[in-house]
Amino acid sequence: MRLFTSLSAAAATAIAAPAFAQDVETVGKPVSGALGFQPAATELARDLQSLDHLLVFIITAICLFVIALIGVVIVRYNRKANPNPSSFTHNSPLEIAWTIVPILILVVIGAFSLPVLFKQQEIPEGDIHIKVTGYQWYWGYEYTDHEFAFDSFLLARDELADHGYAEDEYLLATDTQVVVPVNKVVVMDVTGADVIHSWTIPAFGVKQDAVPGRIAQLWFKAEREGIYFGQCSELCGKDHAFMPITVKVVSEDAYKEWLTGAIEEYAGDMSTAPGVALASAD
Ligand SMILES: [Cu+2]
Repeated sequence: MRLFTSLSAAAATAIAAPAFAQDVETVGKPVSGALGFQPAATELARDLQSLDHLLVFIITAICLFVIALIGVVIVRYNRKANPNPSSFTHNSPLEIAWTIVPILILVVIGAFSLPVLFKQQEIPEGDIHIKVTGYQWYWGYEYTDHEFAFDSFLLARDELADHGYAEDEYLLATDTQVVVPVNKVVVMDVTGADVIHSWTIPAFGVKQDAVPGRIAQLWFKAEREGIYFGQCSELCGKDHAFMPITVKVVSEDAYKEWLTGAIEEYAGDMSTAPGVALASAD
């Protein structure tokens, strides 16, 4: 009986646990001392990371080539090895080569870079629409399909554990999360209410300035469930460092469940709740 009581107490605790506790893995998070990118969770992030790798190869090759040329000049044309320097001032083939070769390199870089840029900037048809507004110093989110909105504030150090976050997630974790379903196209309208902010999730490969009076768009399709962190990326005043971003990518079912709860909690349009929408479609 006692076992049964403690089991049911444990179950009650589990049920009563806040809905925002982390039941998914933390994927997009900066790691102290690490180099390189966070794991790519979208096609956009994969594309821009491979573009970066390509650029690193090109940059390295150019640096090695220039260092080699300097080495040759140091060894072969120093005063001792070459006491009588030549005094020519023009060399047409050489000048044509050092003009054409960099142009070709830039064309190659452009050929790989522009498609990535266009993919980010050409906004596809969205499955989920969210309007995000930067405020001094927090973010506001509006799920425009369901007419509800909430704000998202930094969690203090002593609030992290209660919300299911690790201690080193201070300055990353927020009290509410942007919850989105996995493998769905999310289109965000980004704007600022006071000064310019910038909304980003590095693991999604998205970053967009939030400019007052303007609405810019970004999109992503997260391919992996998990918690992803970002931070305001445009210096926006005193508490710029204290307005992080938390996105939680969940399964379709978990999203529907969250959505129904959120519509209720934030007084959204109940007729657009997943259950209701399904019932009326039948
Ligand atoms: Cu900022």
